[in-house]
Amino acid sequence: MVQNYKPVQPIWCPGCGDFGVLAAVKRAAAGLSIPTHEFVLVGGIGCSGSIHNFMEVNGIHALHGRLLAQAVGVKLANPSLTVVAAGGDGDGYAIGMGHFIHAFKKNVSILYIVMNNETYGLTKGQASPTSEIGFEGNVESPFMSILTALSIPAPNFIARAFSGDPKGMTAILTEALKFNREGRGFAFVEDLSPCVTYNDMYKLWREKVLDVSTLEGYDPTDRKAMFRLCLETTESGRIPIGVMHRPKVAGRDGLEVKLVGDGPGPVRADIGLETNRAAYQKLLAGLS
Ligand SMILES: Cc1ncc(C[n+]2csc(CCOP(=O)(O)OP(=O)(O)O)c2C)c(N)n1
Ligand code: SF4
Ligand SMILES: [Mg+2]
Repeated sequence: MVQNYKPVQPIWCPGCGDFGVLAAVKRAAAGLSIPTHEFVLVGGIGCSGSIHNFMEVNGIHALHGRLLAQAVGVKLANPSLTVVAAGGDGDGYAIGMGHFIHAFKKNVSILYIVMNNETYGLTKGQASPTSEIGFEGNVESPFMSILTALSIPAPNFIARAFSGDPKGMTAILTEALKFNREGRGFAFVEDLSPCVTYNDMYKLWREKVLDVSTLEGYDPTDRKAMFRLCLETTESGRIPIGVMHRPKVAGRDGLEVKLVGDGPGPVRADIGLETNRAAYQKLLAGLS
């Protein structure tokens, strides 16, 4: 059911890192002059997943861990839209993990923002797949999203931003959205977004983040080199941020380009009887 709502004030706790993401998404979209009616924001389930309620966009509140499936569906149905999926680390890396992995392989030109606060914020601070050992009794090693993303050979855009660096985040989201709008494929941006109520990492992350572009050997077109650089940075106790992968060749590799080309997509296609009589007859003949 489609309904019209005015954007409401965010329901997030004061100081939540998600405010930084909301501001950066707005700035990036405004900087690229993306018309509101062509912008679709699919939110996951969690504190982060309510982001679409706070912006003037076409918003969808997806099922938990299924936001990518819905965002991909929207883009394939109407490739002229700019489609962003945004949710939490629980949503994306626990229940949504299968969709997360396939999104890199499918390479549909949508942007996926994961607001990683290393906890299930909405359900009051349980351990998530990215939680540190010791957090709320967690004994498992934290999941490394950037290394996983770099390990899947596909022409994706991959980056990590930090809510404590709004300028850097806006620049990354702007590049990611441009990448999508040129039909180049899937863009994944993880944002380190502290949950000030259950897992306040602002101070620690501010000390630990390290812009990979300042490191020797930085070359985001070289997947192997970037995997090594990010792994070594992580093992040294720092958290790599910045652009981790941008394909060397600027091809239009998005799945929607391969499936639909420059056509209007199924939503806007003419499915009238007269235009398609021959195709429908062929279809019917195949059924008999
Ligand atoms: C199918 C299903 N399972 C479990 C839940 C309960 N639930 C709601 S939000 C959430 C996790 C939220 O964590 P995250 O995705 O990290 O978002 P955050 O609140 O931290 O932004 C869970 C498990 C649900 N809503 N639906
Ligand atoms: S509980 Fe945490 S993640 Fe949720 S709004 Fe509050 S600070 Fe943000
Ligand atoms: Mg979370």
